[in-house]
Amino acid sequence: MKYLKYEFENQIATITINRPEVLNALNSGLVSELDSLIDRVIESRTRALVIVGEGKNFAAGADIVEMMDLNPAQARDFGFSPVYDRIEALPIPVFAVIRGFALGGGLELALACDFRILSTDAKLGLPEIKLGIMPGAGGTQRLPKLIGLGRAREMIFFGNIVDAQTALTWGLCERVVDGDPEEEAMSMAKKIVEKSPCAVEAAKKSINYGIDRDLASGLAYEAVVWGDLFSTSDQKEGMKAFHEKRKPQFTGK
Ligand code: CO8
Repeated sequence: MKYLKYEFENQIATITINRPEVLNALNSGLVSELDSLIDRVIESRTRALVIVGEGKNFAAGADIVEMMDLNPAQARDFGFSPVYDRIEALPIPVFAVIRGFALGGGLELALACDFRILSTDAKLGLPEIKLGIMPGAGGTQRLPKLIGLGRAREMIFFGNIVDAQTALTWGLCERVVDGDPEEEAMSMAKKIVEKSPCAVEAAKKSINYGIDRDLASGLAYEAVVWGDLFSTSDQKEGMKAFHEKRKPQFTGK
């Protein structure tokens, strides 16, 4: 890997964006490496994924130098969205650990994750408008769903950068950490790893399905997924352990 680092420990994978000399700007080579690492995450039966930036920043957006001379067809093919969609659809929780800047395609990557854990110096924004373009990797779609239309319009039309406390107030992140946000994400990931992977996957699927649909369709899907969990050993173990007043030992089966 030229642009990313990959580690795997205690069933938790960590992907580090490693271009600190350009504030971890995302180029097409990096995104294609990310695509390969997602295969690895799936094959290695990882239970949680943490995505972090090397050095002081998460990622200051897509690589502007690489995009400068693209024509419309090439710009469409630049294609970060298919990889971000794969991250969103992973059957495990995904954490974005954000120190410093998460801008443009960097913030859009974080939006495809389940959790955004920020350091107090985090700065989040979609500044594409200042470059004569708009967010093109989910920003106009995922951001309004997360923080509401008005605030999303404000971020996208003005290209303003918001600080960590504002992000927390707006629901753009889940936690702001005084100390090390990566430690916080790891500690959250470890707690989820103890849970039933079947139940976590089912819950994630159900949330992701419902977010884009009407309530009745979402509820119908939830009922099916909920029922299916009763075919797992984890459900039997979870309820038996409760009854026997002990900690459950989930196997993911
Ligand atoms: N692309 C390329 N290089 C970058 C980028 C970037 N996004 N961001 C920073 N760099 C480089 C700088 O050019 C500089 O390089 P050098 O040392 O060779 O001059 C180095 O990183 C350090 O940056 P600065 O000196 O600018 O650092 P500052 O602390 O002064 O400023 C900022 C930090 C404010 C973050 C500033 O670097 C900046 O404004 N960066 C650009 C932010 C931006 O506009 N991001 C959005 C990009 S567009 C985008 O993400 C579209 C996504 C859609 C993709 C989907 C396609 C389908």
